[in-house]
Parts: sequence; C-alpha cells; structure tokens
Amino acid sequence: MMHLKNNLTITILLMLAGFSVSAQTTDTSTYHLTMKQELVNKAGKETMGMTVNGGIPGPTIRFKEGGYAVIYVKNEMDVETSVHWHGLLLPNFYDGVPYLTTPPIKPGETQKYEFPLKQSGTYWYHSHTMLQEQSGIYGSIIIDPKKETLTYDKELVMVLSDWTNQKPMNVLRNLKRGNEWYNIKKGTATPLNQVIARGGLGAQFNFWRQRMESADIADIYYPAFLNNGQETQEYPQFEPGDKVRLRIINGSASSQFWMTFGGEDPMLVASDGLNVVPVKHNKTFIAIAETYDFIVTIPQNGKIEFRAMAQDGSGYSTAYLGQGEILSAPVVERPDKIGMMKQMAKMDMRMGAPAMKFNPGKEEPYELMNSWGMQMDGKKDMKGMDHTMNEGQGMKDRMEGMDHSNMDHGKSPDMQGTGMEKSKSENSQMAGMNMFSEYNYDYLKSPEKTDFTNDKPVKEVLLNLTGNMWRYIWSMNGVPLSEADKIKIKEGEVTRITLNNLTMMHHPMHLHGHFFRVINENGEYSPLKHTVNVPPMQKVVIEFDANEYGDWFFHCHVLYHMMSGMARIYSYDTPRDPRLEGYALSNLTKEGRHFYTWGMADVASHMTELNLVSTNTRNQFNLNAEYGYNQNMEAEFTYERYLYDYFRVFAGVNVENELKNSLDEISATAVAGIRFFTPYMFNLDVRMDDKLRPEIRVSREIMIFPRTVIFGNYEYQADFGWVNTLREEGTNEPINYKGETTWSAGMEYFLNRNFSLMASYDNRFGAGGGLSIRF
Ligand SMILES: [Cu+2]
Repeated sequence: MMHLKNNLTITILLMLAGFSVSAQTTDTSTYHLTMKQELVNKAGKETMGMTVNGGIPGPTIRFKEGGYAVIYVKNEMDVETSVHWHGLLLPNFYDGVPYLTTPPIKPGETQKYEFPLKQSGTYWYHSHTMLQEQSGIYGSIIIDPKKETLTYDKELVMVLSDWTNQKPMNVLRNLKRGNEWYNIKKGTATPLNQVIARGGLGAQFNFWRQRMESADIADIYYPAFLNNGQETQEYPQFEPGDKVRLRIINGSASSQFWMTFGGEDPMLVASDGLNVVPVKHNKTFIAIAETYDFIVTIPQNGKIEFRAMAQDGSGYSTAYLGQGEILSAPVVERPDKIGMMKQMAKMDMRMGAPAMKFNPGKEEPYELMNSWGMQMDGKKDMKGMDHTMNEGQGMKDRMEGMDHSNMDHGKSPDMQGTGMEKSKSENSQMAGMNMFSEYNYDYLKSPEKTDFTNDKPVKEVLLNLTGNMWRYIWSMNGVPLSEADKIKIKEGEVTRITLNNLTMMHHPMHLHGHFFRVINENGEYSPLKHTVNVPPMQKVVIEFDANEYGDWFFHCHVLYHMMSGMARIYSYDTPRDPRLEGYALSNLTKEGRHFYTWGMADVASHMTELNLVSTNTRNQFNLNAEYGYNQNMEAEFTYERYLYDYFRVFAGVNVENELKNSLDEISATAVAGIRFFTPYMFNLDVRMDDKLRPEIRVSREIMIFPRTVIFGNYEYQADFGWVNTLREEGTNEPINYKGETTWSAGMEYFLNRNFSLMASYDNRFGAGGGLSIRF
C-alpha cells in the first residue's frame, strides 16, 4: 500500500516537473519558477521582498530560437501573481496580463506557460500584478539565435533595478497625497530660496500660473539602485582581450538610467532584443523595460567600470568587469531642475493638461494636442494633422509619413513639410527640442528595412500622455484606464500611434505582443522596439503591423503611472479566450476605484487638529476637526466629486461653536459648494450653508527653504440675515449684515516622512507650536 502511494507521488512529481509531459520537440526547454515572500536585505535593512527561485532578480531563463518554451510558475505567496514575458511574441493567452489575457496565479497554484520561440535576443520577465515588480519579481530571458552573427567570447547579463524599503503600496499612497518628502530626501526639491538665488522667480511664477510646482523628473526616493541585485558588482572572471557581450535590462519599477562605461567606447549591438547596426556609443539612456546589448573589450591595463546613474541623479549602481586598476566610467551630471524650469518657461508651451476629463466618454485627442503642450501656429498645425487624421490612406500618405522620419527625433511630425516660417513659436520649439535631444533614438538603426508595404491601410491613433502630479493620476487623452474604451485595431492594418507627452515626466511606453517602428532619422531603417521613451512635452511616432488577435496591453512602464491609470487596451475585437471565464476584465481596470486613505494630526500647544482623506479618481471624503484649548472648535465632514482635475463639487456638514471661547452653544450646519485649484496654485472653496450664509476660503502653501513650508488660510463668511435675524453683539440691536473672518498662517519643518515641526497662528485659537504627524 505504502509502496503504491509512493509511486503515485513520484509520478505526480515527475509530471509537475514536466518530465512526463509529452515532449514537444527535442528543442523544448523547461523551467520552473517559484515565487516566495522572503526577508531580503537590499538597502541596509531587512524588508519583505518577493523572490523568484529565492533570488532578486530571478534566474536567467535561456532558450533557443525555433525551440519551444515550457515554464511552470508556482505561487507560494499569500497573494495572487502573474508573469509577463516582456518583448516575446507569443500566443495571446500566455502574455501574462492577469484578467486581460491570462488568469491570475492564485496562492498555492502553479500555472503552465508554453509557446514557440519565434525570435532571439535579450528579454525579460516580470510580474504584471499590482506593484509586485517593485518587490522583486523580475528576471532575464535570453534566446540564442539559430545562427549567431555577432562575434564575442563571453557574455554577462545585467539586470538593473531600483529598491525601496517601504511597502510599494505605501509609496503609491505617499505619491497620491502629494508628500514632498521624496523630493526633499533626494535633494530634488526646488524651494523658493534656491529658485530666487538662481534668478528663476519669473520661471517659477510661470510654472505656478500653470499649476506646476517644478520640472519633476522622478517621483520616488530610492535608497538603492541595483545591478543583478546589488549596488556594486565585481566580475573578475573576464580576462584582458576578452570581448564580452553585455546584455543589459532595465527591470526598474520607476527608474531610468544613464549608462556609462570606462575605457574605450563600447559597441552598441542590440536594442530591445533585436540587432541594430553596430555603433560605438558610450553615454546611453535606458528607459524602464528597455534592453540594450553592448560588446566591450576587456582592457590590458585594468577593469572597466559600468555605471547606471538614475536619471534624476539621486544614485547609481556600479559593476566592474575584469581585474586591476579601475577605468572609471564618465559621471553624468545631475540634472539642473531650476535651469530646466528657466529654459522651459521661455518656451511657448502650456502645461497642466487635465489627467481626467469632465466627460471621459468623449475623447478629444486633437483638441487636447492643440490647446496644450508645445504651442504651434494653430492653423498650420491643424492642416498638418489633416493628412494623418484620416484612416486607411494609401501610398501618397505613406510617403508623407516617411518624410516625418527624416527629422530630428523630438520634433513634432506635423511640423515637417508644413513650411512653417521661422517664428517665435518655432524658435521656442527648437529650444525645447535641444533640451531633450539627448533622449532621441537616432543612434538606433535597423540593419534591415522595417517599413511596411505601401498597400497597407494605416490607422492613425493620437494618444496624448496626460497626468496630474498633485493627485497623482496618470492617463492618456485625459482618460485613465478605468474610464477608457478599448482601442480597436484591425489585422492587416498598420497602426500608427503619435505619442504626445503633455506632462513634465518621461514615459516609457510598452506595447505587448508586438514590435513597433520608432520613427527616427533613419527613415525606412527606423529601429523596431517594444518599449519607447517619450520625453516631457515631446512627440514620438511609432507604428506597427497589426498581425495578431486578441487584446493587448499598452501602458507606461513607470509602475506607479500604470497603476494610476496610464494604460490602454488594443483590441483586435476577436472573441475572448474561454479559459478566461470567471476572470472579469474589470479586475484589471478597477485601478480608478481603489481608495487611498491618509491622515495628518497636529498636536500643538494651542490646538489639536485631525485631517483624514480618502480618495479615488473621482470621489473624495474629507474629515477635518480642529480644537483649540481656548474652547473654540470646528469640525467638518464633506464628500466631494471631481468633475475634472481642478474642479470639484462638495456637500457635507460643518460643526462649530457659536460663541467665542465657549463650547456652550454648538451648531451644525449643512454646507455645499465648489472647490477649485486655481492658477498660481491656490485652493479655493466657495460655499453656502443651510442658513444661506455664503463663504469663501482660500489657502496656499509654499516651500521656501529645503524642508520648510509656509502655509496660510483665509476664510470670510457673510451673513445677510436671510434666515436668522441678526443682532449686534453686546447691544443686541438688529442689523442686516454681519461678516466673519477666520485666518491662520504658519510654518512646517519636515523632520522625516512622517513627522514635521509646526508653528502657527490662528485668529480663533491663538499662537502655538507642536508636531505634525502624517499617517
Ligand atoms: Cu509614465
């Protein structure tokens, strides 16, 4: 009996291990990946991470072009997971986006992925569930070509990533609440004293007028940047003269890097898995999710430093290749945010396009493009768009489309061939281009022509990349994923997408299941990629052959942007895979309904205050209670609805003491009104209560020194005696008008992410100081 049971167990184990599964071909490679939650130490502190086969990053999985991949993914965590095979062309069902193409892997379950390998090169895999990639679920994929055309002796895979000791969900919550702490910690905040010292006050006012604080580059503070899981790596196994192929993958959640190499300039040989015309290229930008292959020759006299510096200059990782004295990599300068602000303020552009439209059902991409971003001569702009707006155009327009590719990257395509005269707006355009020219992809050239046959119909899609830094909502065309429709595409068509970035941040955009051409100066030899970075206020045109079926995800690979709505689904409109029954798509698109909650408490010598906020894309609940030790108090609960980014309507109840310095008479009134975030960044609140007393409130805060914020609040309530008979205080004479002013002002000094020192004066509570606690 015992014997039989053991045999059975062994058989099952063998089956699970993939041994007895009917071998597809001799070229089948089988891998087992196991996800676990484990304590790891990546940045000087033990924190809970998510590992693949015990490591961060997970193992390299290696295949052969033309072979067959079988991968078993086992979830030993207490949350569901998924794996996306980034850059691989595979059947839709195995793409690994939970609820869209593939069922999620529930705790304790094992999922089998299998697909033929149609390509070769450097790719990677990562979890596509929530923020799990930030916690460690990523690793590399290498597919060896049938015939290698590159010459090298050895190779090394390097997975770059970022690490936080915070729970990723708390990072996102912190971003949603607009906590300045990350910028303070990174030294990328731009307090007013520094702006003034640099002569940037005019630029600052220009930014404020457009409801922008500064030119934000990256949002999150990371205590460590990693190369294969460590801040510093040594690879002494390489010997002088070795030609080493470096396969570099940016597996970060939200960090883009400048890569530099010591010694001779390296040879860039591949991008996003595909070979490019080899070019010597040292300082290279790697966006999130991109991969680059370089061949370096180990020098006779030392070891090469490879350095990946975070774009905002807040840190870097280093690897040394070879032995001996260090050949240091060039150090990229930290970006000068105030300098950028000054330069940007000179350009003719409109910032602050809404991230959530008043009517999300009606997308108006062309209106958005024309009224926001780099401003051009409106009429000519429209004319320029005409020929690209129509779908399914023939050869003539294809040729015109190609024209676009002869320009410098970063120039807007519609500027080309419209015969725009030199004008102020053009000059400012030029300035804008130069500023971001170092992010263009002109050094990437495909070894083969990549353009499509002329008889293919072309579908034009314009996607403006939109975002709101204050509420941390990211979207396309002002519509976050939760409010968006699928974008329908047709097999046999070329889909040409203009990505127009209307935000101050870079967005690395990734399309699942396809390679697209990134139109650059190489025209018909424009490179093919799966991920393209779109710099701030710039346009990038990509196009792909729609040759698949099913639904495919398209999103910003900044994980926190994706989670905040910057994603879309491209749909061939084919029937949903029946294996997805019971896994509703709404589980993926519900990001906009998730409520983020935070609070703040002030404990001071003159008063205590409590503030609670719970918010999702459109709805917000606020609770505010202030109590002064001189027996004055006010408490208010409101529900508000965002009509668009800057405008909301609200209703609620307000409770306060009626008599000064006495809690004997406390009255509750119902209130309703509007709240508006104004140009120059004032919070405006205009309301009416149930006694028909109108009231206006204005508040503002400014960071004046590093870590130091000043704030002010002014309220005026008018009472015309429409409901209650008014009497003069003291004399009790009837009067017909009474006004009441409330104001406060103060200062806050950030100690760390959760604590600040504060001091304030309030005309009800008096002066005092204490501690602010964020939770
Ligand atoms: Cu983004």
